[in-house]
Amino acid sequence: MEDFKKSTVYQIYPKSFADSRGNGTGDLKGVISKLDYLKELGIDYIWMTPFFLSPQKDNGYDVADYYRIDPSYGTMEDFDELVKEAAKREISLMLDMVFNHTSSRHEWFQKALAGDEKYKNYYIFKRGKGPGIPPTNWESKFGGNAWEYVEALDEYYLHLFDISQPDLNWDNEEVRKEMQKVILFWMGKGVKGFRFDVVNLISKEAFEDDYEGDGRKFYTDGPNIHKYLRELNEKTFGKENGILTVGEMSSTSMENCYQYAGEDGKEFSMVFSFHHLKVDFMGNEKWVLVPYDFAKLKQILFDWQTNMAKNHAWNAVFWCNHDQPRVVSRFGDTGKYWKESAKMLATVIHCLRGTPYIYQGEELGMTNAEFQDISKYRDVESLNHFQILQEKGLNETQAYQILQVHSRDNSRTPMQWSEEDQAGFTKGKPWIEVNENYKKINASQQLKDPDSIFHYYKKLVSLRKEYDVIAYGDFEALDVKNPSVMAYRRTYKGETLVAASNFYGKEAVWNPETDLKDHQYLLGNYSGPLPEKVTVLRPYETRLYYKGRIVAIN
Ligand code: TEU
Repeated sequence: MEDFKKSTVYQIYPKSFADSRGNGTGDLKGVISKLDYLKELGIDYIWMTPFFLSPQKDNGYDVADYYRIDPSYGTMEDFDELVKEAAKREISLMLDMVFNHTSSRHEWFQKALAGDEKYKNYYIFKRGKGPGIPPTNWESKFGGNAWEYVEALDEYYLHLFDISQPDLNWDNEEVRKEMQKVILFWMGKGVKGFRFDVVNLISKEAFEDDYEGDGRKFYTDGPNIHKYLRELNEKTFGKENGILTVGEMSSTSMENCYQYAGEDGKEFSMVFSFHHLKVDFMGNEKWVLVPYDFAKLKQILFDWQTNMAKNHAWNAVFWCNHDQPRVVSRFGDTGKYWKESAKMLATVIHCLRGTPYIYQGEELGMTNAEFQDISKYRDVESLNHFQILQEKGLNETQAYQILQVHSRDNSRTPMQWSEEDQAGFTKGKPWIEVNENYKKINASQQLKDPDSIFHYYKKLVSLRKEYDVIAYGDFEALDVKNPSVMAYRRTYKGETLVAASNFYGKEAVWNPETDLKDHQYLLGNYSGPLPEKVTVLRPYETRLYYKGRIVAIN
């Protein structure tokens, strides 16, 4: 049985984690200084978002050199020390491979712009359809057309993300070899895992206008995708045992994920999919205000749980990352039931079948920043869409309301370490403002409080190690039609775990579809006596019941 099924991954956005130098941006030495904190939480892997040389137009997802550390994060010596210090604490490093595109400052792209055919063929250059008309009508994920005109070449290049992020041409074998080299280099440095950024977009099918959508059908899960991923696997991480890999799959289909994350290990260990996090969109449109759809959330999560298992594939399970708003603001309550709802949401994720990911600050119940002033926003996507929304006719107030809910900056504010100035993140001026609530929500306080959200996460991380049923069990949905409760059962070799969670601020009744008399109450988010009826859940209450081996309950 693969060990990683008992593991939990912790995501660090280094720019906002800990600043050791006082210049306002986090760095590698900052991460080293917090390893004991992570050890205390009990996590096994750290996924670091990119810290490679980069002009930082998209906070490092625009890589100018895959082999160098951006000086704002430190040096290669710092990185080596981080790997060593983490290993001492039995924590492995997982790096972020941004292989769909490079930065426009990358040497390859600079050579391409200078007309060097070899490097032009590293990217996707095409002639326009006519004067001023781009090759296709595809839209960039960050707004506007996805093609940028280069006058000197009289050609356009494709950028599915920002103008400064030209897409690589994976149909060119030389590009694929370059990428293999990058992975082998970092494996040589003792890295034990990789996350692959938007990797299901690398195989483009055809360059045609999309009359029904924004172009994604021509490049999502494209024709050669499995071939390219298998090749990457065989030539690099597949050669060494125990390298953990996760592919970030943008707008993917579940059928493709059976292969991406198949237990045969030919592609990746697991996938991130995002359908469950689009339940507060309108179709694919993120920049709108609609209440989230609980029934849909449940249905999507449950479908993925059931079908991935049936097809022998493994999920990454998560609510949060650096692109998503804070979950307690999104599906929980930031007021009266802040603590209960944060713990409830944690329980749902950590008891599912799959590898759980915690995004920095989630374990403290950090909330959305909700900035009210455009000068406080930093994210290129938010800045672009603030303009686009107003061009569409919304007034400034309406545009802010949408940003406050959906902006990626909501989760990028500095980690809240303590009650000190700037939440103890920096001695200088932070690159993005600290959330105002840091005196109420911070690590130093939660470490002292056994009832804190931090300690609850710690418990969940250790339960996965302790109970095989959490790591390996089958999944079964319970009380599916319940309008406010998410309930499921996991079973494994005579062990059973039942989880029930109320997503609303009102008491709810649920149907366990199981006789819970012979189950033990294992964990929950309320202290004191349980309700008389097992079928009653208090506001945002979550409860775990266990049957199997005898356990000591504390
Ligand atoms: O994100 C992929 C992606 O398409 C989305 O998460 C996107 O940011 C959002 O849905 C737009 O509404 C990855 C990285 O995680 C992200 O930080 C990068 O900006 C992006 O790729 C480009 O590298």
